[in-house]
Amino acid sequence: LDHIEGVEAAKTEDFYYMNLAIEEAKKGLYTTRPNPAVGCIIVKNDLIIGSGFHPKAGEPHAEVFSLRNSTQSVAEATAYVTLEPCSHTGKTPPCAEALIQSGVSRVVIAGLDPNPKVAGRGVNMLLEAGIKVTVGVCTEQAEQLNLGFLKSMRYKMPYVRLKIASSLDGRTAMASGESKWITGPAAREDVQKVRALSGAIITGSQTVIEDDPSLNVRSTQLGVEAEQVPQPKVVVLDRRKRLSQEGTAKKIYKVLQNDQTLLWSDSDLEALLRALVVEHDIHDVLIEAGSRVSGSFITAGLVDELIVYQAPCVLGNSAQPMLSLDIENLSCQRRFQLMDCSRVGTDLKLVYKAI
Ligand code: AOF
Ligand code: ZN
Repeated sequence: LDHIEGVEAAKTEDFYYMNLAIEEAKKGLYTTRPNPAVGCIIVKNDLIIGSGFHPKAGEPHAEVFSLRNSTQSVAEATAYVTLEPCSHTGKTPPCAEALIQSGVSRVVIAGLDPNPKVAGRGVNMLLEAGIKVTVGVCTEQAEQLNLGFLKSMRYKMPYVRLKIASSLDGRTAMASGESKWITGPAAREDVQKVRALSGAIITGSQTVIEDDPSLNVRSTQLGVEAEQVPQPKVVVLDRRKRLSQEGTAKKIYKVLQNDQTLLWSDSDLEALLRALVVEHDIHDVLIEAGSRVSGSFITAGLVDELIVYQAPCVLGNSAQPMLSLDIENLSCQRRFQLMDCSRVGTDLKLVYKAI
């Protein structure tokens, strides 16, 4: 915030209202891609007079919905927004301008928008119009909603989640490749949420040939209509060009016919991730693959988050390991930080961040 002069300190009640704005933002979590999930609350004389969220790219932003549905005049009110109001004309006009025109006297913002088209300009527009501005209220909680958007705006790399279904003894499939099913239905339903957050799902040709997975979002339990959720792009790693060979072509016909599918035969995984951001506007990537592909993403240090569904079973020595990679000695081990641990039906869900 060094480059922005004139922002004011937070007040005690700001944290309460910002939390409500974050709850609003969550309503758009599965539908706004590639846009961020943003919420807004309008408060006047300790009364919430308006609320809104950004539901879908192309539709109005959170600020506009909350100004529109306010039950009183918003003159002299305070707006709580979970992301800096935009200053640019994209698919919709700038929200900073809408707030200025509305007559609100104060705007409280969880964090700046790292989109280079905004990046502090929204705050400056508000300040220049004489509006009081506070930045940095519940920043971390707000950022949790948009890990992919924020990372790709800042670094031009997507936020990468790696999902693994494993047994108690760290196995993910039998030697034959058979893996249906290790985890229970509740865990598989939970995966639908992670898929719905993702602009792309990466898998390997082996998984496509062996499992013929759908890799789509089809849940009715996301709290939004299934048709409202944009389907993730399916990226198949096919270095040996096995999917273009005749014998396998029939089985994966469905996959190849889909223009949402991308076959990637280059071995440069970092280049793939960068291309997904730069060429396809994808910010969140989910890897759902076998132990080799998963292992190579870990080896390359490209995974931000590991999601392990651990089933209460033992598959034995001949089964495949959950990750296949070479590590020479203990000092080369890969470590993760345990972020969350919960029970999902019969299974355990473990969420780790790369450190
Ligand atoms: C806001 N409020 O609710 C959201 C914002 O193409 P557009 O017009 O939809 O603009 C998309 C960009 O606007 C997006 O990349 C991000 O920088 C910002 N998102 N801004 O003021 C909102 N969703
Ligand atoms: Zn906006």
